[in-house]
Amino acid sequence: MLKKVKLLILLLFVFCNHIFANDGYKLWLQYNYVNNESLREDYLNAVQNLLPSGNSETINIALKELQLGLSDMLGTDFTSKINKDNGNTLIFGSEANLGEDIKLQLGNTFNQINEEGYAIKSFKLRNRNYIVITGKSDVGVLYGVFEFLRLLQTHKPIENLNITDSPKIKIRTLNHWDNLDRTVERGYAGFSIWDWHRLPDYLDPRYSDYARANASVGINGTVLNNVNANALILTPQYLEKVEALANVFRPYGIKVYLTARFSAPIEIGGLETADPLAPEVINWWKQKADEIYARIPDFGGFLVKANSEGQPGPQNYDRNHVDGANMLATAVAPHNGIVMWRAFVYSEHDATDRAKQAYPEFVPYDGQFKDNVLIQVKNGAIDFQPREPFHPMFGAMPKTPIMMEFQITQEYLGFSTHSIFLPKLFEEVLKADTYRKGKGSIVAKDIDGSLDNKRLTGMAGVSNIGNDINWTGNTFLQANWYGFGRLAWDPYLSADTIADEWLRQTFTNDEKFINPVKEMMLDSREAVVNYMTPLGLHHIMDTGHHYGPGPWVSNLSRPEWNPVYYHKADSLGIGFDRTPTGSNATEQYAPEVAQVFNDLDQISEKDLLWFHHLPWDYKLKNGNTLWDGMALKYQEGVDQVKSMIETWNKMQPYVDAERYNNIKMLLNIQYKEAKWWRDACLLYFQQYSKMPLPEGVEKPTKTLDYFKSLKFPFAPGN
Ligand code: BDP
Repeated sequence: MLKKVKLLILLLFVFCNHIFANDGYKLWLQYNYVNNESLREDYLNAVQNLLPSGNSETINIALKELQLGLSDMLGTDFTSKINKDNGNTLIFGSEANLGEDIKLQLGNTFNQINEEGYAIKSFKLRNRNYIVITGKSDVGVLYGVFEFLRLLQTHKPIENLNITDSPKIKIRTLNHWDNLDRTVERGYAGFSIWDWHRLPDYLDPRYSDYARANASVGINGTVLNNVNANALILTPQYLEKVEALANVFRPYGIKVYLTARFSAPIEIGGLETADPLAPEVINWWKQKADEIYARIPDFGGFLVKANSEGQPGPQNYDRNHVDGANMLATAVAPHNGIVMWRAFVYSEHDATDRAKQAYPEFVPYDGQFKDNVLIQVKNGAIDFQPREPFHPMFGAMPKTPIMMEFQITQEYLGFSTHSIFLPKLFEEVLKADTYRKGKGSIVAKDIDGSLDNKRLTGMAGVSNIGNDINWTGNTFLQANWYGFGRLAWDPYLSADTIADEWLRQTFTNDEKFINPVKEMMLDSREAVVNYMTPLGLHHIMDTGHHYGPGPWVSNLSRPEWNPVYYHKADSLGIGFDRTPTGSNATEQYAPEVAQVFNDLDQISEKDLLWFHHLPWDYKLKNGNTLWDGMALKYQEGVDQVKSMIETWNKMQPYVDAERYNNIKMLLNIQYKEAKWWRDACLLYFQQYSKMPLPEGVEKPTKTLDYFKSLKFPFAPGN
């Protein structure tokens, strides 16, 4: 009888996992029932009792998470299995709250972790088995709890645990490009999750769910508002709302930051100037900082976009970035705040190659920024393209903290309808070798500070989150939020590991699902490069909204906003010459790197047209002409999406219907759009190459004029 009941329960669980609707809201924290019986028995045996040490809000959150995760995964109610004096016990609490007998078992563990790190250790004491999850802070313990749950979610053994881990990067933030009217710049998953109108009194449960998801991957900061900033966020009316959010996030170890509009002293302060050297301006920001910190004692600091794309900045007053950043840094320094000053600058008054413009505005000033300033640099020198060579500023400012800015939202990668696994892109940049201190000076080492012994370190990701029920519009793209967090914690993790973890937590541990879908994820980034911008092409998206191809666009007022500026296709060839015969952007890299980029024999063909203008009949390494090779790449991208669809279609037995269909329908859109990209770009470039499409490339079914006529006045995110 008992056996039958058990079987029934088991079947019910399996049934629930697969058939019942799953809207994806729970992200990777699904806590699926562990259907491997012997593993489940092991887990149940290892954790018979939960023993929290300490009674902070954070420890309470950790307890709730363990109870939820264990109950769901092991099919037993864990809410009563707490504080018992028998059975194998899981203790969790920070160093200060552990008993001496327990600490004795841990030896020198605490020397191996930093403030936010954790340890998970097994030991036997007085005939009982213990697992202890600890850290120097309660937030460290929470991170450890999430890691422990991840072990179970991914069906790892938990005997003899001996794990220590710490984040390698200090500031791990999401940047929300969210406006106060709840539109999201470059957002493709609905409106902003910040409901400013109903704050501060109405605390949407989504706020704590957001914090919990972030904490589970180690994200410890959030910049709430758009870099194209509105000064109103700094008024008392809004600061009260910001304070309410900060109070929700605090126990999850998440600090709140705001963008600072440089002209705020004029706009909301009634001053006549925002000159960073004017005493009244200095004083205004100091008082503003004091006001913010009186409300939010652990406020993180400011993120600033200055003198970029029309945003005001110190240059409006003939001052430079150092003057601007240091003035704000001085205001927040007494409160331990920081300033993240963006290096995304280029000017319509500067005729030099846009890719070269940030470097001279910052690199010569190395050593002059105050020590609570980080320079936040996009991964590449142009703008979040499907592929860009790493930004030449990485490794070039040994005395200045350089913070990585990745874009998780897919402004240039097909919006949220294209299923692209971005950790592949992030990994490529982090592993790129700057050669600033000889071979092995990879970007990750500048970002984690190890290259030049930097104390302050950071990584930011422009969020892909909106108020869609599944947060990211496309279930698949939850992996990019997850992956960003994991890489901000450890920039040396591989995309493969991240994909594996995410799939197991989000869907199932069944290898028949994991293997093909992981492969599909890992190939997805190269697919988008192929069907949009192969061989080093870039920024040929339609302008403004950046939706779909627009290589023909040439009529915008600023030259560098036109795709023709970037591909430079003409009857002789295609590509942007950034070698010494052209813009010489390569001179901004270490000589070893510049030499490779300059030399056609050494450069990777993936970056070819980023750095070289080449004739249409240029011979690629495989013997094809450039034209044929390019056309075949476009086709390859389309074929890759087709095979992603074939893979996904076979996965129906492993996924609940709702998430299965969400991804399936979006893949079909992606396939259509990949063909659109291929056809539009090839027809356009063919006007110049005057060469036929090679065998193997499908003939376009529409004309170039048709593609040019397409208009999208209401494309999202613009
Ligand atoms: C570009 C976006 C624009 C952003 C800008 C930035 O098109 O919406 O404001 O970057 O990063 O990619 O400041």
